[in-house]
Amino acid sequence: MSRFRTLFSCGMVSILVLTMAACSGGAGRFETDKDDKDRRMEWWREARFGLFIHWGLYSIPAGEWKDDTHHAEWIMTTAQIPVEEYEQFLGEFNPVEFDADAWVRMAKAAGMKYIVITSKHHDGFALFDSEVSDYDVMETPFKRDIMAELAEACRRHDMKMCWYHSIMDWHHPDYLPRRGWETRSAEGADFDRYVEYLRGQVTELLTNYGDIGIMWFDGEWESTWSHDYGQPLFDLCLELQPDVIVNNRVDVNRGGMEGISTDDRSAGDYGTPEQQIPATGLPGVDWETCMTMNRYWGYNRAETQYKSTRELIRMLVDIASKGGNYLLNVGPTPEGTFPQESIERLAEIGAWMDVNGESIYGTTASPFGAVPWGRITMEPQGRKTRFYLHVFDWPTDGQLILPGIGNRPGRAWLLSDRGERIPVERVDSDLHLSLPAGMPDEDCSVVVLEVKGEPIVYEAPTIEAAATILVNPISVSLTSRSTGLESRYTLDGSDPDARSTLYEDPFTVSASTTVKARSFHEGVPVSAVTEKSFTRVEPAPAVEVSGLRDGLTIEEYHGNWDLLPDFDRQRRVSSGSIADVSLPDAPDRVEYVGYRYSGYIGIPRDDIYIFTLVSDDGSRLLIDGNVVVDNDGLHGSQGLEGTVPLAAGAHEIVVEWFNKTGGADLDLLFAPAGERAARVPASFFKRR
Ligand code: H79
Repeated sequence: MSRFRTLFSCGMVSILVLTMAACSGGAGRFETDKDDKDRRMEWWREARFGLFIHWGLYSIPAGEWKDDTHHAEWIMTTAQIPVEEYEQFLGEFNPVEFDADAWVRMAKAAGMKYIVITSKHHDGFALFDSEVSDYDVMETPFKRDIMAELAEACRRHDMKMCWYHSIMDWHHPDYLPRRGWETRSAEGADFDRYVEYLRGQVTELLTNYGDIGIMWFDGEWESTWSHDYGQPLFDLCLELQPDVIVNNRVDVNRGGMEGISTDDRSAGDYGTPEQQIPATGLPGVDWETCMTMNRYWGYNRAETQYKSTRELIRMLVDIASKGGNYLLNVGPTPEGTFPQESIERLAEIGAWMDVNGESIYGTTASPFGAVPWGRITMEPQGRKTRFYLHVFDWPTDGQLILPGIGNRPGRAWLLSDRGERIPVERVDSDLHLSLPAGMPDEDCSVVVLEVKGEPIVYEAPTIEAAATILVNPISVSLTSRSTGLESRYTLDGSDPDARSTLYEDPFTVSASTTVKARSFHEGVPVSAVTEKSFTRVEPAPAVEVSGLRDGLTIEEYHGNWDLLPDFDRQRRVSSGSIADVSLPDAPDRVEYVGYRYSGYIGIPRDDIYIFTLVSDDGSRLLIDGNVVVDNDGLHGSQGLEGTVPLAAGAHEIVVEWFNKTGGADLDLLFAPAGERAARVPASFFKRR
């Protein structure tokens, strides 16, 4: 499991939970120079679609080891193959059918603009001629610098060549930590020497192969890697190639598989969601979803479960409609060819892109939220805006409704039939497009709609407050992504009209109230009504206690759990006291261990309190016997919130925590609703 740097944990945790979308994809020395980043990112933001290639020694066993066929590029670890045994694949790597031009042509024909290939994956094997290593392609029977051939082919076909390079390395003797099951000794290993080796390979990759589009790092999550290695590695890349783009996995704090950096001091140019698409766009954040075509990154000979071309096209469209890039993976065979299923899908996506590519390249997220029939991208065209309406579900009555738009409509046409005009009609705040019968492309048909000016999208305001229960007056604000609209609201349960209060600044609610809000354009209501109810509650009374001592009681338990056990039924290993809710300083073990903290928390005043419990692995917070935060389960460092009304004085508190394997952490933050969360200070805790 991942770790969370306690260095950053105060405050940053609440950012992770509350305002993740507002965090940038990473900062560092070069990102503070926003213009420089914008310049470097220009081609990438236009490109939208790239090919990921996972190829290496693991392609030879092709996912199979001792009758288990569910391995892939992780086979060295998932099948627990010792280094000397895995090295035997060197003698078998001979992909005689490899043809760099053919690969690049397939990517190009699919509509992809860049290729990211594994120059080295976690197994440590380099697919290029590396002077600093003899664990490379030149030591195989093939003896050809595959990366040089690909880089040249990319140059011939106007394709950006990019490297995936793993920080984690299961082969290099200086890399740490060792796998738990390994017999290799770690004695004499020197991680700094490994980092020099890594930087040596990165230098080769950014010196010997011409202009490189992206350095795509991965395997950064083990405890040995840190910002103090990540930032210099990012800087090295830009020194060697001032135009190169570096993904956020060069540094720590990438935010799990969601991939968006949780600390804007982290180096890296863009976020990297893996095998998932964010639910909404992330305004101001560059991101790229990487995804497999089947269940594996590396070649798996037994695999039959491929995504359909339709799914892949719709994912590309979904991602583009949210402002992201799509990096779609192929795992080539040991012979050096793409699997037939991948070849077919690339060709079919390419056929769609030939007709519809302009709806993807250079477009941005549209200000419309999700529409029921598909997705929307957009592109400014001088004083007009072009919307690309991606239709997944063709309307049976032929009427495609674009809801809540204020612009005067211009022309509309299908990308598959540019000669035929589509009639557009305004009906109240919506536009109705009369589509021809029969969906031109069942995978996704694209209608272009031109409108005058910048988009005026009628979205209902969002009502925001720190909590929906209150003890003291609570601040309420209305936000809207729509430009050119005003928000009006009521507090008496009626639907807002043109005479209702105009929203200008946050207001307070101090009793049980329903807030209703609506968007208006020049005095005319144009959106649905949104509402949020606030309930005034009595804070839970404090308990009468006296003669308390500082700190909390802590009990230690040992066990192999996937969820929090019932500690009352476990054998207690020891018990003692601790200053606050954090892991003991010098524990005798950090794996297969659980703690229960108990005592009292002193609450300063009657109010609503929001607690954030951060842990790796699972944890739970109880106050006065009630569960306030349940953060149970096996996971990397993750913060969850809970809200509770509390009266001033002492309240019983229990925090339960466990860790199975890997990184471990625990942190408890709190604040009255509306204030910035901070770690609960030790002076707030008492015990009997
Ligand atoms: O190269 C492909 C995979 O082999 C590699 N990334 C893609 C592009 C990959 N490595 N590991 N994984 C995928 C899954 C690992 C997930 C976890 Fe974690 C590592 C869970 C906990 C530690 C991700 C990183 C979530 C928290 C930190």
